[in-house]
Amino acid sequence: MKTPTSTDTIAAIATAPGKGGIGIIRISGPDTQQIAQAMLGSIPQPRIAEYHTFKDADNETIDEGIALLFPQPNSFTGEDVLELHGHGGPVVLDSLLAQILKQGARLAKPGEFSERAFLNGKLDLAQAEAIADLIDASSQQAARCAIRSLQGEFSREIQKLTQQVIELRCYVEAAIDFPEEEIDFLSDSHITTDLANIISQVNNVLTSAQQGVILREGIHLVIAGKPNAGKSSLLNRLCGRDSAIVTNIPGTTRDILRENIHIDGIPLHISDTAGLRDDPEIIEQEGIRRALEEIKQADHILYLIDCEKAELQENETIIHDLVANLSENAAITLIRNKIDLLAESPSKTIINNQTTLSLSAKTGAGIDLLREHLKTQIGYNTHCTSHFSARRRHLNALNKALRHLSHGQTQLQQHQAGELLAEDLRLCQLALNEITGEFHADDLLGQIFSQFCIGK
Ligand SMILES: Nc1nc2c(ncn2[C@@H]2O[C@H](COP(=O)(O)OP(=O)(O)OP(=O)(O)O)[C@@H](O)[C@H]2O)c(=O)[nH]1
Ligand SMILES: [Mg+2]
Repeated sequence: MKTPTSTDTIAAIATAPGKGGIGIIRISGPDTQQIAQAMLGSIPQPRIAEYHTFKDADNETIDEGIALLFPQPNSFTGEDVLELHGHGGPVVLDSLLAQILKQGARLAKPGEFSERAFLNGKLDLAQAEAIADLIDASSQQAARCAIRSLQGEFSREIQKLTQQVIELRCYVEAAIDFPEEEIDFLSDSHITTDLANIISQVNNVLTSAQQGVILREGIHLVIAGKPNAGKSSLLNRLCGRDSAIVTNIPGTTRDILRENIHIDGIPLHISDTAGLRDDPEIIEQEGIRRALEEIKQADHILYLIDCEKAELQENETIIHDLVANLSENAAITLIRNKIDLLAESPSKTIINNQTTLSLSAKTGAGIDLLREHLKTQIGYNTHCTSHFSARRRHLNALNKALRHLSHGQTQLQQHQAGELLAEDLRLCQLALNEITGEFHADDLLGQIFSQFCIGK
């Protein structure tokens, strides 16, 4: 535990905006006890819920409720923290906050409480990020992953890896420093085995972290196709309500319609778009322009075809053009819609790596097939249980660590270069440290904590 170093005291409303039974204001920093004395008339006993009236400078009562004092270092931030639990009305909470600011505190910046907790060694960076992920979780699965990360599961994995890298580094560096010991790098199986072992473990953590990122971010799915193919019907079917207007007039949808749904806890951000055709009138033209823009941003496209019209050939050209404009990792699934009209059963075929699903948006036949297909496309593995929440920043750091390990392995195998391996191990350790925040670029904290809400 580090000694808190902040010289200023921060305050913010910690509960969500709006009306509620109770509203909590959190204060942290060196002037906390002084503010408690001024507003409560006494300093509450540590960690005991005390009933108080909250008063302004003229001794007028603003509110009454519970005051809780957590003296440093046993608090969320590691500093003196006071919580005032008053009534949850925006006006009364604002007056209370204004009074606290008059007493010398300043308004906390977004994420500043968590940032102080990190700087004072109460949490590492991955845990601090997990707080935001827990609060923002859009499904139970995502929340469970975030709480695992908050409890340090992810950080422990990273620390275990770091420890192994450090041990190997020590061994390699000792061998370089004492050449008379004559360790032959290539024939010393200890180094080769340990290195291969670490690489395999980083790969495992990376796979788990990828699942965490999927659960946190989900994917952006765009429904595209010709007018009247049934795109809006499919959107409605997937989100379980009449979100989009459906008619038998081609060109019904113009604006992009966005819905968020979950499949087994994975967030899907779905966009329904205007039908693509060659000779649209002016409003539809704009709709098509927007549709194409949306397609460019997609992770996955469902391209719908009216199976009764057998336009596959023609659609294939459109798809070919679409693929050319897609972002690097985007994929297309072809959907033959309206199979009820041909009395066909739902099916899935894969020809030349292209998946085609036959279904009916109208009757719902084949929708389960689509959901399963999307789950595998996203790369989510339901059998892998030990997920923790993770972010792209963590994936980048893990990939960087892997690159250094592989590079070190090559140096060892091809050149028996112990010095170069040692340097790669050092860089790998730095990359792993970026995740927990033991090592970080100056602007990283700003980037991370500014995405939090005020009061966190
Ligand atoms: N029989 C049958 N009709 C369908 C099916 N899906 C959609 N339709 C009908 O096809 C027509 C067009 O459906 P929409 O969902 O509006 O099609 P769209 O692709 O959004 O059309 P635009 O917005 O004009 O591009 C409507 O009359 C729907 O009821 C299906 O699976 N089976
Ligand atoms: Mg439509």
